[in-house]
Formats: sequence, structure tokens, C-alpha cells
Amino acid sequence: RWDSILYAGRQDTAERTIFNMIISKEIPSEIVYEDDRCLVFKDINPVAPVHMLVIPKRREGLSQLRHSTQDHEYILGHLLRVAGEQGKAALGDNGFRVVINDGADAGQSVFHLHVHVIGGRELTWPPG
Ligand code: DGP
Repeated sequence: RWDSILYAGRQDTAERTIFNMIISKEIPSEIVYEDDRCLVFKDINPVAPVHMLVIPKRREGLSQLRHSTQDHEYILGHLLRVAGEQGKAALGDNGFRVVINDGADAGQSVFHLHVHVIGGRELTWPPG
């Protein structure tokens, strides 16, 4: 039952992305943490001293946050919890920012949902 909750959701119709090759380790990345559901690795284009991405290992319809359904709540909760855990591990009391870009105006470039964890400097608000 848990498996169906983890991986339920629409079939992916969007094209596979570079993140599939990172998950399968066909292309290298600096992995920070991994479990059966998610992978955390360093962003290739860091915008701050610490910049990690938390991604689901199985995209299952989550090319964008806008496509999330009730079936995705468990994996979305897991991604956020891991983001908090890894942000704390990397940055302790200094704090960090967690971002999900959705679509063109937000500058989303990879259509496999990912949670940015950014920190290690004072971040401005509003974002650019
Ligand atoms: P977004 O703009 O929210 O779609 O962010 C996509 C991020 O993915 C961007 O900050 C750069 C990162 N990225 C893209 N390709 C690769 C890659 O091959 N390796 C790693 N480590 N990060 C990548």
C-alpha cells in the first residue's frame, strides 16, 4: 500500500530530463544524500556557497509542481523534510532558503520537480 502511495500519480508524458541520468549515475554529480525515494546533489551552477537540489527518484507526473495531485503528497512531504534536514546539516543555525521554480516566469529549466536548498550567504528578499 505504501508503495502505491509513494509512486502513484499520472504517468510521465513529458520527456525524460538530465536528472534521470543523474539518478541512474550515468552522469556524475556530487551526491550529498540519497534514500529509496529521493536524491540530493550539488547544483552545477551554484547561486550561493551552498546550493543543493532535492529530487524524487521517480518523477511520476511531477515535471512541475503545478501537476501535483493528492497522490503526490507523501513524496512532496518527504522532499521538504529532507530539504530541511540537509539545510540544517549544511548550514546549521544560519538558515537557508528552499525554492521550487515552476514554469517560464520562475525560470524553470529542468522539468523534473526539484527543491533548491540555498544558503551560506545573506539572501535578499524579494528574489530577483
Ligand atoms: P531550475 O531553474 O529550477 O529548473 O533549476 C535547474 C537547476 O538544475 C539549475 O540550477 C542547474 C541544475 N542543473 C542542470 N543540469 C545539471 C546537471 O547536469 N548537474 C547538476 N549537478 N545540476 C544541474
